[in-house]
Amino acid sequence: MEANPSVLATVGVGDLVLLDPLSEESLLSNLRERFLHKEIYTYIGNVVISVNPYRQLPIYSAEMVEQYCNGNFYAMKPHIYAIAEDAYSSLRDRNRDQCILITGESGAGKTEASKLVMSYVAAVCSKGADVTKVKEQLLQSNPVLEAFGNAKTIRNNNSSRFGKYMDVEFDFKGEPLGGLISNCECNSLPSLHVLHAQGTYAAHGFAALQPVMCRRLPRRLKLQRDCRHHGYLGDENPRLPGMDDATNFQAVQDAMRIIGFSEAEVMQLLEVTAVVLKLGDLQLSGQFQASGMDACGIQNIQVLRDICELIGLQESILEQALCSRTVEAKQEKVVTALSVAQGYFGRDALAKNIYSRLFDWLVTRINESIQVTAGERRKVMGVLDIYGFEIFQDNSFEQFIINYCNEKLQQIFILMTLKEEQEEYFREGIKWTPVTFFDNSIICDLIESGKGGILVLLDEECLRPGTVSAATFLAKLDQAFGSHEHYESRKSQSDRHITDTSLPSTCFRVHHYAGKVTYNATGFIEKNTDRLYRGLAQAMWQAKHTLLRSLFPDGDPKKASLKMPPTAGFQFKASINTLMKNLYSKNPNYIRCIKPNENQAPGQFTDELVRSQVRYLGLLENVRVRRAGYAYRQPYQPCLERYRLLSTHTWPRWTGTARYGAWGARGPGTWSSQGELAYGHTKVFIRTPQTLFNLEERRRRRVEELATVIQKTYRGWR
Ligand code: AOV
Ligand code: MG
Repeated sequence: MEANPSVLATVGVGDLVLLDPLSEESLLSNLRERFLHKEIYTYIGNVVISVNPYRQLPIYSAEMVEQYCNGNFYAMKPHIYAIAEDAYSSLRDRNRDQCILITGESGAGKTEASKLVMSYVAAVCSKGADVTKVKEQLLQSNPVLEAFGNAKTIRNNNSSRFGKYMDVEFDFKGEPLGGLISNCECNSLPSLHVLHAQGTYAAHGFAALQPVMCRRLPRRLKLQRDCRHHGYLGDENPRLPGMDDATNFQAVQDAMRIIGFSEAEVMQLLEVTAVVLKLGDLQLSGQFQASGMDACGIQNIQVLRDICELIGLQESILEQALCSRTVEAKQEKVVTALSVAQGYFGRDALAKNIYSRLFDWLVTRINESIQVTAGERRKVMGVLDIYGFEIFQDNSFEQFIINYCNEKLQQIFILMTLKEEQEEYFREGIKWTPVTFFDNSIICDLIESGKGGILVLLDEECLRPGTVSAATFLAKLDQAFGSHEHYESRKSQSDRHITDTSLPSTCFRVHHYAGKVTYNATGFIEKNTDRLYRGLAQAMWQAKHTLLRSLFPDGDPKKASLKMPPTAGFQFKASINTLMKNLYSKNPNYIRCIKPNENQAPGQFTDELVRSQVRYLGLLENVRVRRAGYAYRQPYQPCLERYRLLSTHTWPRWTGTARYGAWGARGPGTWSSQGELAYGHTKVFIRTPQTLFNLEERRRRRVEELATVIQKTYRGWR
């Protein structure tokens, strides 16, 4: 196959569509060879694969931006800037809303990729003063959210513990007007970014801020100078290697100022953050009661005092809320003492709740500054950076939710790229051999189906009166999915006469598109309901601290409803489906990120690790579909308009149909090889990038020619 020199002339092939022979092995070795030569980007048609280099490469300079700006997607080396350019220019010139979907596992480089896309777009759009402010605010939202929403994990030193979707809005000239950020995570799932189960995450959210908060403002925030003395942090060093936290703290403060936070707001934000930290220091102990029960009491009153001073609350109110529970029955209030375990549970739930509500407040506050209010028709570019597929030793509800989200993203990828591609050929009446691919809707249904998917069964179990436990939940799953091909448990195995001791009896396994994941059912019920004792919400609402108080509107006794709040799973499903709808309405652009090794080290490429990612990103299938198809397509009318100057048949005048015109406009010698081109019902299809590139080159020369003619004529007139 004749190919585009720019994608061939680099190491290996720059576009996997041109790979020959095509196999998992050849695909992998092509990626490896390129990676080892510092070529981290490779295409599959217009999908960009990015392999994390774990070192700074000199490929993001202003000159590079210049090169890719207005360049031809196919004419230059594969680069993330090319996809950013493609998305931005079709938004600006063809008026199509775009979304950029960045997927990959933890540490693969998604967040970095999203920043590169944003900074590219910021660099190429207008440089006017009013636009500069908008751009600055949009870009600065990132460090602020990262400071509060990222954490150091075993897989990534700067791991996003929240999913972020940001719509950037542009006017008709393609200048940014503002944006809107959504936090793709439901309110009651705070454990995703804070206070994780031991071992899974080495530190917690706002990690980078804590040490410096402790050092700089110990008195004001009533913190220990050494942040490791705080209970929630333990001996872990939450600092990020290679990052100076004082500089980072300053950068976050500057970013907040640029976005428009007032000094008072910043201080309140820090105070609430300090309260979360201090809650972890509260020690509870059992106190003997006349009834014989051990009731919980607060051991270190000074910590309680500090917290209450920070938030302006009477100590007795918080103490009571932490140590007892009030149940109203038949207009009578019954106060029961909590056990120590219940007390700690309540304390941690409160810390998680404050933190997660604070994060939501942060998103809302940033949106207030960057949101566009004017009513003109806007064009939108959405950038989605979401946590990748997770398989740990011990997987719980958090992993289940994260993987469900990735399953949905895979579905959208399949639907939009593979299915659409095939369906389009069918619609256009173009003959080609269909490619079979794995459709993961069966797994999505298993999880989210309204008619008894895992999430629905979990909700039922959470709301069922009587004693519920991990075991009853598991039994319910077994009953419903015992014979489902993507579900496995001890029970379903024994029904199928399989003995597999690697699957513990408290666990169930889901065969995800990306691999089998064993989830521990223990904790699902608690995490799904994740309820905060009402007394604690009410106590927070009574605080004088305006920010903290505003986070707990549900603590207002007048507004207290007897209705159960929606479960975490339910909320997540709703927010995921809203997101999917939003994505479906836009033209998708894909960046598929790959992590080359587990050590966060430069220059290392672990075959097996990459192979598994190539598999679950479905890259081979993606290439096969692209190859069986056409790399480029365009409706007849714009095609005719663009190329009609190439042929005397259509230039200077054409009155026939667009389809016939487009056919004629190709001019002599354009389509050298057979099958380079196909005419569908409404579009023309071009098989290889090279053909398109030739066509563009001829057009460029023709435009120059015409310009010279016009100039001469003009001079002649003078
Ligand atoms: P993630 O977003 O995919 O993980 P990041 O974007 O945070 O991963 O990347 C992890 C680290 O890899 C970064 O902190 C950088 O050190 C390095 N890195 C990534 N991309 C590049 C690049 N293009 N050039 C140089 N270094 C890079 V997670 O949020 O954990 O799912 O949850
Ligand atoms: Mg990230």
